[in-house]
Amino acid sequence: MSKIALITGATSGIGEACAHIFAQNGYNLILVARRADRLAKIAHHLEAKYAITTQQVLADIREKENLNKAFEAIPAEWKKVDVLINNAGLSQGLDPIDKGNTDDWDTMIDTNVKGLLYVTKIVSNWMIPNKSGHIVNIGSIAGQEVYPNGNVYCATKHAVDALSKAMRIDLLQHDIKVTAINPGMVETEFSVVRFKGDAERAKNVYAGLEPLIADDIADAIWYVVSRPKHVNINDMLIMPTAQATATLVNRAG
Ligand code: NDP
Ligand code: 8X3
Repeated sequence: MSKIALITGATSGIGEACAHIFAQNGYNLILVARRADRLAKIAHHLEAKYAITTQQVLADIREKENLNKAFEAIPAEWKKVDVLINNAGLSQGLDPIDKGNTDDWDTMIDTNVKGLLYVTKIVSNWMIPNKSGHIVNIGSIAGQEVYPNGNVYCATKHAVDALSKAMRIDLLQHDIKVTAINPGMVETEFSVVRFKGDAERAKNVYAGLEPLIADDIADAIWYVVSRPKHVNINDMLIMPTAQATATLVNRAG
C-alpha cells in the first residue's frame, strides 16, 4: 500500500510543489484547498503523470464545522495518513499596527493559526493509532524575526513556531515527528495575495534579486520526510542567498 500525504493549500506555490514531489515519489495524496477548478486540474495531472491516486478536499480551513465534515467524509482507508503538510496560509496587508485592517488580522489568525490547529487535531488523531506519522508545519522567517509592518503576520508565524515545538512535545509519546520549515522569500502567489491582486507591487518584492522558488522548499520538505525513522529534523530556516534577514536583501545581483 502506497504512503499517503495530506497537503493543505495544494492549489498554488509551496503546497502545489509538494504535491508534485510527493506524487513523483509514489505517495497518494489528499489535497486540500478552496479553489475547486485548480484543485481538480492539479489532482488529475498528478494522477495521470505519476500513476497515483488522490482525494480532493474542497475546504476552507478556517471553517471548523465544514472542515470537520469534509475530513470526516474522507474514506477510512485514506485516513492512514503518513505525512501532514500544514502549508495553507497567507499574509494580508503590510501596514503599521495603528493602520492595520482588522478583517485582515482575523483572516491571517484564523487561517495561519486556528486553521492549522483544526487540521492538526483531526489528522493527529488519525496518526496516533498507527504509532507513526510526520507533521510538517510551514512557518517562516517571519516566525523567527519581526519586521516593520509585518506585525500580525509575524505573530501568526511565531505562533506556528511555538505550536511546532508544542506538538513535538505532546506527540512524542505517539512516535509522531514534527518539523517546522521556515522559508525566507519564495516567489509564489504569496505577495499577490498579500497585496490583494496588485501584481506590480508583488513583483517589486523580488526585484533585483533571485528569490527561492516553491520547488526549493518542496525539495527540503522531501529531504526531511525521507530521513530514516529514528531521525527527525526539528526545523529548517531556508533563505535565498540574496537575503540575510527578513529585511536585509542584496538587490545588486
Ligand atoms: P500561495 O498563495 O501561492 O499558496 C497559498 C495556498 O494556501 C493556496 O493553495 C491557497 O489555496 C491556500 N489557502 C489559503 N487560505 C486557505 C484557506 N483558508 N483554506 C484552505 N486553503 C487556503 O503562497 P505560498 O505557497 O507562498 O504559501 C504557502 C505557505 O508558505 C503559507 O503558509 C505562507 O505563509 C508560507 N510562507 C511563504 C513564503 C513566501 O515568501 N512565499 C515564505 C515563508 C512562508 P486556495 O486559495 O485555493 O484555498
Ligand atoms: C513570508 C516571508 O518575509 O514576506 O513568510 O514574511 S516574509
